[in-house]
Amino acid sequence: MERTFVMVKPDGVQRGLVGEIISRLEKRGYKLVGLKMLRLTPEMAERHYAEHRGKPFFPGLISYITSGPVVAMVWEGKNVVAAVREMMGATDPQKALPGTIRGTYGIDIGRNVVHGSDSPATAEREINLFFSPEELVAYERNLDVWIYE
Ligand code: IDP
Repeated sequence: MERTFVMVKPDGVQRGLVGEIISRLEKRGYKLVGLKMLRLTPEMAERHYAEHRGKPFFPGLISYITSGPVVAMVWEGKNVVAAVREMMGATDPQKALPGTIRGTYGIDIGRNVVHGSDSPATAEREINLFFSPEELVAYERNLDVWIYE
């Protein structure tokens, strides 16, 4: 089964959207296999967003993502990487479709509430950056027969 890395960003935590975001993924049928709250150090933030180093918004992005605690999660399920991207909506909340997380709760691109990996390879890198293997919990869910055919 595919896994993805999801993070409720500091604005999402401050605004009380942790439960809402977890609830949407749970209700869709995805399985939560890892969860922790932490505050990113600048070093960790720069590793996580290494692809954006040098861009004009990079310093602001690092100060935003380290400005308060985040909730880091690993979710599992069929096609979960792409599905979470769709459920989050476009990076810029102004362009995110109504009903998506960012299209419902966001206005500015630099306060877009949530992160989700953009590919399975990125997911693996991000999961390894935030979680050790023993922090990820494998378990059976009886209700899976009602979610997967
Ligand atoms: P993603 O989060 O949808 O994968 P990326 O392009 O990887 O989008 O950008 C990472 C994060 O950097 C975005 O979620 C957003 O918080 C921030 N970001 C991207 N572009 C801008 C910008 O033009 N101004 C401010 N922040 C930006």
